[in-house]
Amino acid sequence: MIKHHEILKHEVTVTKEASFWRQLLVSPRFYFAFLFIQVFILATFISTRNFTNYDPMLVIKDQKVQEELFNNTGEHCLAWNTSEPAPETKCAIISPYLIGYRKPVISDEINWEDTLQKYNSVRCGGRFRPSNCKARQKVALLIPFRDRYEHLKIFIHHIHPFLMRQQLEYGIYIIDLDERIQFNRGLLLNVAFLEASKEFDYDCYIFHDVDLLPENDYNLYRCSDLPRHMSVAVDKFNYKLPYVEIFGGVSAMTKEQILFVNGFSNKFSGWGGEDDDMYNRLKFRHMTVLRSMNDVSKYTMLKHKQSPPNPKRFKLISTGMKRVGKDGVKNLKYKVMKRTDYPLYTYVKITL
Ligand code: NGS
Repeated sequence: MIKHHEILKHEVTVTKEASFWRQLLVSPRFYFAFLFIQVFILATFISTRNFTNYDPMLVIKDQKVQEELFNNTGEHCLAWNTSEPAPETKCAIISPYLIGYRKPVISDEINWEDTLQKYNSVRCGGRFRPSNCKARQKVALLIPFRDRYEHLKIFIHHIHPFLMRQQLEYGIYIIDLDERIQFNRGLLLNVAFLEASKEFDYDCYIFHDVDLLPENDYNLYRCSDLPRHMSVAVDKFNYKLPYVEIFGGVSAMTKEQILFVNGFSNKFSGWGGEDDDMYNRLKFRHMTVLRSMNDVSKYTMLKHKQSPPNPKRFKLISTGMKRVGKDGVKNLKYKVMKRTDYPLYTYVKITL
């Protein structure tokens, strides 16, 4: 027989449990925790998702393109002769050859032989200077590279006529890293800057991702008194700036500006954060970042698989300002494994 006090004890327990659930359901903390978990799951999903249009055949295509691009080692291109006198007359501020907005045609059917033929006014190593006027700036295009041969082909095909129409004097540098070492965009851009400066005293250095194609040639590839962020409106982000501090994709700095902040940090291995750290370096040195209007700074991003983000990037960003003086372009040691002047670009592969 159940005793009276045992029934009471049972009722008290039931009431306690009910009140626990009632309290939980009315507690704002519960809803915050619930919301936090949902945001966390969503963020994890977004950060790991691939591009929907990613083509799994790309790896196989890439191997074929690699052979195509790197077979022609530049015996047939015209060497660059720095002593050749440049025309005296300065080129117009706005080149008369500009055509404005034109959505890039992305085709993997580009015939490389035709491309080489078509751009035969480009000198060995991907160097060019207008024949009828003196360019307003000498520009080095610095491209950190790993494995994206298909992209490189499309990019090179697109960028030469774009830069020529702007009447620039320029050189294109593709900087690759020993595959045993994890990709490091900041470090490769530092190397690219050093390697390009050894050759010429460029007025402007443009840090350029290989997967970004400018859509409007009024987006002038030049430097200003302050650093410039150029890839303001990328199709991937619906042609909107994703966040104000972004400095990735395409950006332009002079030698003085680069040296003033000691270039990029060399510590960001893997994807993400090195550009945010650069933004902090610029801010630290009281430099404002300039941007052009959205409609001229439009870019098409070539589809690719999202690289795994570096889990340490936020920690590195938060401690970055302590390292500016000792972690950058002035404190970088590397060895050149290969350097070749291909007809349409200079290729440099390094190891550490
Ligand atoms: C941010 C990254 C940046 C990167 C930007 C755009 O989240 O390095 O996305 O990347 N910052 C961090 O991860 C801290 S994009 O989608 O264009 O490749 O540049």
